[in-house]
Amino acid sequence: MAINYQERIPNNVDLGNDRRLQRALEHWQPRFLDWWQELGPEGFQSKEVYLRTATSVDAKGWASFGKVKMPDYRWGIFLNPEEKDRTIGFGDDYGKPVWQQVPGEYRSTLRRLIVTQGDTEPASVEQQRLLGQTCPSLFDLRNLFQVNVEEGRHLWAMVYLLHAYFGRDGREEAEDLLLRHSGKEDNPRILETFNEPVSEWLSFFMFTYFTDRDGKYQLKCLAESSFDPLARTCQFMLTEEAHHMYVGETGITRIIRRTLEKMTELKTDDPIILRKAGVIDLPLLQRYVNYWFSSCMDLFGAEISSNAAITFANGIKGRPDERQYEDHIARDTSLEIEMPDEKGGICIEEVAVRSAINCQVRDAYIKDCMVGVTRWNRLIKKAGFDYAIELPSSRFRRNIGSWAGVTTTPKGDFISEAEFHRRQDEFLPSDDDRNYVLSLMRQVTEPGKIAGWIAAPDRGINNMPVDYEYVVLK
Ligand code: BYC
Ligand code: FE
Ligand code: FE
Repeated sequence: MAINYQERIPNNVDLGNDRRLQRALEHWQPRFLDWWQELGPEGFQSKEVYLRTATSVDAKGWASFGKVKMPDYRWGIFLNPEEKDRTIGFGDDYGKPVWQQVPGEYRSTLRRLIVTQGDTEPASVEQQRLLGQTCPSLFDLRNLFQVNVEEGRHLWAMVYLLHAYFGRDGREEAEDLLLRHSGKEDNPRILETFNEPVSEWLSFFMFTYFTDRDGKYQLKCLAESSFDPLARTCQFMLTEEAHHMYVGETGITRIIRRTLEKMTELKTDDPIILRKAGVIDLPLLQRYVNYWFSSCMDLFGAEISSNAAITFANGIKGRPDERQYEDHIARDTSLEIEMPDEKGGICIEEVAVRSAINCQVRDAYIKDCMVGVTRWNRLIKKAGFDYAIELPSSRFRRNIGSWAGVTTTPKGDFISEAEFHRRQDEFLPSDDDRNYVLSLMRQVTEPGKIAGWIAAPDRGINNMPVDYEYVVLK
């Protein structure tokens, strides 16, 4: 059956005139749709959802709103416009022209990075697939689906690159992206965070705050790439990514606001009383922050990484907003980083800047995470309570890098393994915490109604009222 690709798949890559690419997509698209039906949002595939669709990259077209059924969402392929005479922004070939094709010697490295990036996108959809059953409001349900369809589009973005630039290997990788599944025992997703269950909305908001933000920082690094089609693809993905983090930040803000209302009303910060009142106490929230933040620290790779040094030197993967750094070549420079000293303490080691790229990216991410935390703490203080949410130390609960296997408190103080196990429920969500959060999860779907554990949003989507029927469930 002939498909009009210009119409079916909105794009700015002249898909209608590229027979080879069309054939590859003809093969892949039905598999994607099968995957979406099987592992996409469960129970809502036939409902109309008020969604934003990108139909072009300009200000007018990148956010077209309307009601669509998710399987009919028009997953498109968009690259930011080509920047004329763009040159390489970092590494050994600084200042030379960027690449419009994949250089043979970097082929497998680029493919690996694109596959790793692509793998996270469908993984997150799989992780979130049951959340619709317990949505706190129609507004939140719609936001969940918006995030899900856009992560689907991000998969399309990576699959486009694989199909268009990596030939047969690329096509095989594109197939495999639909075969690995989050949490699947014999074929899991590549990065560990994307195998962890997201079974309630507190975790969903933590995930969109912390994990999507890792996406933002990794995409910023790839947006600097000398492989121009990759850079332009990631630049456009970043415009969508902002909404995902908005969902996370406002979600957590609304939970805190609701809790503060109850704390004020009942004049207490006692978790037992607050749980009886049906809200999420701040120490519980802190333990979820500890869990998701530490899980995301691992996503940056090892602090000292020869992979990162090589991809930087070769101009394949840069640093976020590379322009902010003074030295884009960083050939003979070094910086100091904290390392374990083998005696249960910390020592400062001087390492080549190129080897510490992952560390620099991670530090930029931490700074960005702090912005929301500072806002949350301002809310708490304004309500008259003496409590502050803190990001844990980057040494806490690591599985990758220099601190892997070193046991510390969230503040980063060294403790024995035995003490860590003894105090685990103080640091990380306990079974009690998780069961309590799960017990709050009940579906609320009347337009304008909001579950009791979270405050109403300040405003609706795209100037629509908060009580608009964002998902039509009839
Ligand atoms: N888990 O030198 P190293 C998003 C492996 S999120 C498992 O330390 P490198 C999204 C590594 O592959 C953004 N394995 O690390 C968010 C290597 O293996 P090989 C996703 C890990 O290479 C929410 C070895 O350990 N995008 O978009 O500098 C919703 C030594 O590696 C891990 C990207 O990640 C780990 N955590 O950096 C939806 C960008 N860490 O090669 C979407 C693409 C390391 O020796 N990926 N390893 O077998 C990359 O840039 C890099 O692969 C990493 C690792 C940053 C992940
Ligand atoms: Fe994404
Ligand atoms: Fe995202």
